[in-house]
Order: sequence, then C-alpha cells, then structure tokens
Amino acid sequence: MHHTTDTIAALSTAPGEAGIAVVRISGPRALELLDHVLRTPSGGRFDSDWEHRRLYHGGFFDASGERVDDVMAAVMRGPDSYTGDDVVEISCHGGSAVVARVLETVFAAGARPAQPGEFTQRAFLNGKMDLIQAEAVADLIHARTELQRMVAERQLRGTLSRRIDALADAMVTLLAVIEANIDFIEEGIDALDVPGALATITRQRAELDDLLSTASLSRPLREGYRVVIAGPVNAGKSSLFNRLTGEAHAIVTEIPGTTRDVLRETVVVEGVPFILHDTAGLRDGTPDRVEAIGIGRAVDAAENADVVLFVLDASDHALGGDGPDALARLDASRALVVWNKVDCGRRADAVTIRREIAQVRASALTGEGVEEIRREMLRLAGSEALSRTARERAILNARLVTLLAEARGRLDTLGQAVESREPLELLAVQTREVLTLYEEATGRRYQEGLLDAIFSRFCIGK
Ligand SMILES: Nc1nc2c(ncn2[C@@H]2O[C@H](COP(=O)(O)OP(=O)(O)OP(=O)(O)O)[C@@H](O)[C@H]2O)c(=O)[nH]1
Ligand SMILES: [Mg+2]
Repeated sequence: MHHTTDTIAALSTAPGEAGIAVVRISGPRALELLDHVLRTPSGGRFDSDWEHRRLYHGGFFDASGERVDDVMAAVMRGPDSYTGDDVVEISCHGGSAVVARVLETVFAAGARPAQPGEFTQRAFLNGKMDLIQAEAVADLIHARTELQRMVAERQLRGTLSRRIDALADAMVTLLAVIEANIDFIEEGIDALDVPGALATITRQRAELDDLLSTASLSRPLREGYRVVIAGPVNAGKSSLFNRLTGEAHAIVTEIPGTTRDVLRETVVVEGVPFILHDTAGLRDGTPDRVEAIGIGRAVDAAENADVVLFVLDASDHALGGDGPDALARLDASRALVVWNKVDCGRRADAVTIRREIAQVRASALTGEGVEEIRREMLRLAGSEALSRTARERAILNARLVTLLAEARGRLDTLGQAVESREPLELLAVQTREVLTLYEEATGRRYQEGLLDAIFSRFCIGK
C-alpha cells in the first residue's frame, strides 16, 4: 500500500481573475498547515481539531502575521477525501496577487508545489480510484461536448472498471484451477475441466468483442471527425470555413490561391465534435512553390478525412486544373458537393456530378444552405452511431483498445492451447499473460513511466 509522506499544494481553479480561487492542499501535514494560516474572523486561533467535511470561515494570515484575505476552508480528512490523504481546500478571492500570496504562505509552511495531476495520482495510489477512472477525470476536465462529458462521467463512476475487473476475476479463477491441477499431476490426477475452461474463454472473448466494438468511435469522440473543405481555387472554401466556425479565422480574398496551408478549427454540431480543415484550392501547374506544397497538403488531408466538403462555384462553370480529376476521385460515402455562391445565380454548368454524391446549394455569403451542410456532415460522418453509443455505453480510449485487443488475441491462443491439451504449465503462462493485460488496464499493475504519461495530461491542481 502506498504511503504518502509529503504534502502538496496547488491552485485548483483556472489561473487568472475570477470571483473565487481554490487552493488545494493534500498530505499528512495539511491540517497542521491550516493551524498556521487560518484565524477566526476576529483574529483568534482556531482551537479546532478540524472536523471532517466542515467549512471554516476565517482570515488567512501569512507567517509574519499579516492578514492576506478573508477565506473559507473546507476540511476533508483522509481516507474519506479525493486523494485519500487529509485535504484542505481554501477558497480565497480569485486574483493573481491573492493566489500568489496564499500559495507562497502554504509553501513556506511546508507544502511543496503539486505536479500536474498529482492529486489524482495520489487518489490512484491510495486506491480511491483505478487507472481507468483516473483517465476519466482527465477526460471530464477536457470534455468540450456533451457526448464527451457523458462517456467520461460513466467511466469515472466505474462502469467500465467493473467490467474489466470481472474479466480479471474470471482469469484469476481459471489460473487457480490450472495451477491446482499442476500440483496434482504427480499424483496422476489430471482433472482440468476442459469444457469449463473453454466456456470461460468463450465468454471472455464475447465480452472483449463487445467492449472493442466501440473502438472506432474513440478518435471521433475524443478528437472529432475530420472534415476537409476542398475544391478548386476561389470557390469560397475559406468563406465557408469561416461561416461554419462562426469566426473569421481564414483569410478570404478574390485572389485565387489565397489559402496556402491547412487551417484547423473545432466545431461542435449537436454535441458531436468536428475538426474542420480549410485547404489550398486545387489548380494545375501553379508556378508558386508554396501554393504547390499547399495543394499537396490539401490532397493528403482529403485522403484522411471522415467527410470531404467539395466546394464548387455555382456562378462559374469553369472547373479547370485538377478539378474534374478530383471530382472523379471523390468517395460518395463521405463526400458532399457544395454549390457555393448561389446568391450570384447559377450558370448552366458543364460539370456533372456522379448521381450517388450528395449535393447542396449554398452561399457562404448569406448563410443559405449552411444548416443543410451541418446536417450532411453529421450524416456522412456516421455520427449517429457515436451519439447513440456515447449515451449508452463505454467508449474505450486508445490505451485500453491496445491492451484489450492484445488480450483478445492471446485468448485465441489460449483457447487453442486448451483444446489441444497443451501442458498445464504452458496454459498457466498464457492465462497469466491475459490476466496481466487486464491488470494493466485497471492499473492494478503498472510501470512508473505509464503513470507519468497519464498524469502529465492533467492540469496542475487536479
Ligand atoms: N457572392 C458570393 N461570393 C463569395 C461566396 N463565397 C465566397 N465568395 C467570394 O469568393 C472569393 C473567394 O473566396 P475564398 O473564401 O477566399 O475562396 P477559397 O476557395 O478559399 O479560395 P482559395 O483559398 O484561393 O482557394 C472572395 O472574394 C469571397 O468573398 C458566396 O457565397 N457568395
Ligand atoms: Mg481559401
């Protein structure tokens, strides 16, 4: 069991000016520290043994006895606290000078600055939560959409942890049975229940398949679907990008070849995150090297996109350069042709679009058709599955996908070994391998470097 020796402190609210700031202190000396800094409103000492989960009102005093601020201090005694150690949270006025003085005083009194995520790391080390829940804490803090929040909240509650714990428990039982039989072999009793072992493995495989079935939703949920706005020069791609993001991020001019590099912005449509990419317009044989590189990047971006919005100028039928070729290469299952500038009227166009590709008439200038583009983005990305799944179940992160997919593969090997009655020692080794992967998932087993990688994603103060 982990034993905390030092006391850490940090600002837990966002830095900057705010009504209130919360400084959090955790560790064996947290309460002793409170004795030093908190006085009653009239300036007297608190003759208190600091009650669990009580809020104290008083003055915050520095070491020289100067009053710094009027504060509220919440006391949470370990192990019944977030970190599992004694925790004090001091709510002071949220200005940078106040916070700086409060922190200085707390550090001078014996606490040290907390590392990013260190409070949660202690919660993990003290057994208050497992690694899957600790990751959910970071996810919840980083959640920008309702779907991200829902998945993180459920994961924090332990829904996913319980399923993986159950898998681990069943492997422990299987391992015990195999090992018991190893001991009996010398007495000539080889009583491994083969059908029973196979049934366990089959159940585990089905459970892992179910968990892994959401793996493809992991990236869209956490990063967003990639939407690339492509098309010939001057069609209004950047104008549409600005319209969809609601801000003038991209430079718009009447000069063809304005956009040179790929620009990215996140937008949220009905709770679903999208990363919009504005790209350089396609045209052949530009003498400009920078533009040529930009066009190369546009083509690459479109290849990796979940959705391509192919923008054409409805008022100008000329589609020179690479245009026809790019159109021919569009993948109908993820492309939308946007006829832009319909406010200028539409000329009889020479360009024909394959029938299976969806089309929308729009104007980045007036906003016409933009709502329909958003709806098409949702449809083409297949975001309905994400919305539905996020409301109902866990969506594994990349770390868990890797571990559980590996466990899934090793279960197959184990199943074959059991079927062909391989020696029990070998079965024990293979069973232990699967168990280890489950334990790495929940963090019952881990390497130091892993904790650093996970907790450095956190902000300081969490
Ligand atoms: N009337 C009208 N003009 C538009 C519309 N959308 C864009 N424009 C104009 O078309 C010109 C080109 O717009 P951009 O958004 O820079 O086009 P682009 O496709 O990003 O161009 P490149 O980056 O050069 O490839 C600008 O003068 C815009 O003001 C529209 O819906 N209606
Ligand atoms: Mg542009």
